[in-house]
Amino acid sequence: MADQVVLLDFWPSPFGMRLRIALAEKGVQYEYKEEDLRNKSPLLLQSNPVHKKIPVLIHNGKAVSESLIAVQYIDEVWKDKAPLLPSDPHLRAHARFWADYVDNKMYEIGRKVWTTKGEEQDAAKKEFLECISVLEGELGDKPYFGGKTFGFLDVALIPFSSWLSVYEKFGNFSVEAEHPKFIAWVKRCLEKESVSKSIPDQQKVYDFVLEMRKKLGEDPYGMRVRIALAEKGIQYESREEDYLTNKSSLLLQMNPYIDEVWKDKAPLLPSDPYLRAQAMFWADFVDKKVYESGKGTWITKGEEQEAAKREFLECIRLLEEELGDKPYFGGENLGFVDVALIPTYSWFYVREKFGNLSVEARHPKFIAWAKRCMQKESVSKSLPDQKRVYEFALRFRSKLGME
Ligand SMILES: N[C@@H](CCC(=O)N[C@@H](CS)C(=O)NCC(=O)O)C(=O)O
Repeated sequence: MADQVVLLDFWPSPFGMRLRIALAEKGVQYEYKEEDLRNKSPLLLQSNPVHKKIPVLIHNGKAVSESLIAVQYIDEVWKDKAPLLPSDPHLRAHARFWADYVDNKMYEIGRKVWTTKGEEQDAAKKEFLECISVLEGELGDKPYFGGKTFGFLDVALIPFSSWLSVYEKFGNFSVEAEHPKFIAWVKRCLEKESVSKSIPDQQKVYDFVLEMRKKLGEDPYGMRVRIALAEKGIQYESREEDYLTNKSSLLLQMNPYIDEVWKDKAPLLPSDPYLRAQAMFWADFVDKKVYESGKGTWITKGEEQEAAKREFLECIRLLEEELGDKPYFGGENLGFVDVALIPTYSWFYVREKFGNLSVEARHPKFIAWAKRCMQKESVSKSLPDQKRVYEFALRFRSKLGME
């Protein structure tokens, strides 16, 4: 019976790429199944119930998870062609040691290069280049880490070359300038069809990361989650990848999940059922009306823009009415509607500038509310600077050909 091989994967994953390369090296035919990590397939959940992560190799119905383990499995099962691990036990251990270094050191630091800023980023950049230098030392004068032929460590490491643009552009540095020998190795590997056909173009990965960051950074839904978590005093690690998981897509909706789970601190929704419904109503109004008309103020022109401006200001008027004389929509404390609405404030500069309007002139009470919210650290630390959002909007408009 012919082997049945299925690969559960997600195209930008360097871990998945390892399996694609190993299977190509061995000439194994397989069925590629792309996973939506925000909506994982039952097959993935059932095949990797512990981590629920890709890649998973399913060979004749049996699942193997964790990329380095799966690559070793592939090497052992299809042993007649293109051996990846050396037969000598010490050299095997040596190759595994370096693959472990890639996962536990280089990958983690590389992630910091594009997910952090300031001093943390500078330190990560330095450490990342040190890792490359250490790896270059290990490569020595060999064409591949595996020696004369492409081996286990080459398979483990080369997928990260498709992320080089991400590291370099976000970190503003050049690996080639500092480590030309490493880049020569990358180019040598890319000459192999098993590699070039298995890994995506650097630009494509970079565009994917840009898109993901935009969603996280400027996305009002992401900001709401950050505020709500900060209000509750919950420590969290801001991992861009988490955007891809089930957990965070659940949090991305303006649902009361956070409030219900961490209910002991800073309640956001009132306990009275009617007041809860009211708060839900206004949060829904924010989503359906404020964001939509707000977008129209800077993304459209002419009459359409004028109509959007009128609608947007009418929304603010209605909200001001609802606020009344309370300091917050939630009453004395920041509540559900406040959390839902305040992220829109980081877009005010965009709206006022492109829409040529001043909210403060017409609705000073609303602006006073926004400023009151901004005095709270949970809010100010969760919202991006208005000018940064403006720069994003400028780029967006020029992409649309509006500038
Ligand atoms: N150590 C794992 C890492 C796999 C991994 O991090 N996979 C990510 C995609 S790059 C994933 O499936 N994330 C989904 C999640 O965390 O829910 C391996 O080598 O296979």
